[in-house]
Amino acid sequence: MFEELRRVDSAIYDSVVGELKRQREHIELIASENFAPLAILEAQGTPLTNKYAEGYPSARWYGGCNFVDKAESLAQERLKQLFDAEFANVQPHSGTQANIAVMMAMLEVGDTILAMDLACGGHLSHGHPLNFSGKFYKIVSYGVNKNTECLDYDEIESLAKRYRPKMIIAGASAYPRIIDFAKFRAIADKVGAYLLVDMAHFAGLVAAKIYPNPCEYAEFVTSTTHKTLRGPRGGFILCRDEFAKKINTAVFPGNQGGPLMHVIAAKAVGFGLALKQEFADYQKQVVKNASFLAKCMEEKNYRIVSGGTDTHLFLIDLRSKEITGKTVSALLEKSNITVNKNLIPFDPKSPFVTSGIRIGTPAVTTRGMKEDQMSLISQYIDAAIGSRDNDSQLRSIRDQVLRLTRTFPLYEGMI
Ligand code: DSN
Repeated sequence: MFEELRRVDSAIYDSVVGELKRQREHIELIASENFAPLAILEAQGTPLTNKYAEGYPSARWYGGCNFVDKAESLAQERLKQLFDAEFANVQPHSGTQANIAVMMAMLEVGDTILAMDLACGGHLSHGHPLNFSGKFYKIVSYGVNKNTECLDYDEIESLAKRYRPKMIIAGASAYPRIIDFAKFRAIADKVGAYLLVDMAHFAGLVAAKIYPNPCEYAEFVTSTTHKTLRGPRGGFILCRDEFAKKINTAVFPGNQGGPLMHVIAAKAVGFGLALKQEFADYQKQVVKNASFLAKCMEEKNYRIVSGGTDTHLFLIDLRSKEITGKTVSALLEKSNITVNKNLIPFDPKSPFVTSGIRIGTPAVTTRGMKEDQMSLISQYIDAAIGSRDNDSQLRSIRDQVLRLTRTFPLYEGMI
């Protein structure tokens, strides 16, 4: 594979081969990453990349769209089936662009949004001052309860009553517990707000029916396609039929031009795979692995934020080990283990340093790893943190990681 790329552009070929080797040889614990199946990579690398198709199936601004129309219609139909949704737009290039489109469709500049604070696990596009959302709307943030580190629905309700937001956003990037959408719906109804659920992180769990389906509660549901859902990189929006026209217009021409038809075809493949029983079995193992790995870390005297996880991810509070998230992430990288530093709720450290790391199991589970490997991974992480000043010990952990990753091949035969 990639022989023509090698001939035409050896520098980019080297970058691709280097990244493939890194993915094969590292234990990937970034909660938002996964390994897309080969069929999805193939669909993205097709001549569909050449086609302009502004508009929607059967209503395009360009001729020659009959084949890409079919791909986009399939993506829409499969996605609606997967989440039991009335309407689907599969064109957003990312989760953030999906969120922007919903806000553009339903709000006026200056309207109030109530959303989760990034520092407590929320997402940039839910109102960070440097993001579109924070610049164009008035943002009121909710966090988590200081004792339980879980969402405090009474606090959310009192903020909603006080600030009367036009939209409430539920969903997070670093929240390990199941979100109670019924409670969010009730709060939104009390103040006449729209409810937007951003399920980017847990969409795969919803598809597998091991997490409540936000489509039953929210007018709008957005997501990425590449996290637990294990598709290509991208986004989508689900909504009730009554909002379909507004949402379509906000995506195109509102904030995007030509859709990426090769990516939409790959999304269709991913949604098709997610409808299969194997995918549900995979998601169950993702959650089992996360919960088991969190328990293993707890047994090694690490504090797990909120005491555990119901999902694919958890946060470790590193303060008792007197080490920062930034240092741990760098240490683990030396041992071929990839995580990200992450703020913990009420973190005294800055987002550049942090007191925590976030750990997720979607990628290692795709490789076929189960509880036995989670136990090994917890030993490697603990040993690496204990070897902070000992490069030879870190190298020896890396050798053990290499032995483990070799027994769980990735993209076999690709190069
Ligand atoms: N940046 C993603 C994450 O890591 O959670 C969210 O978009």
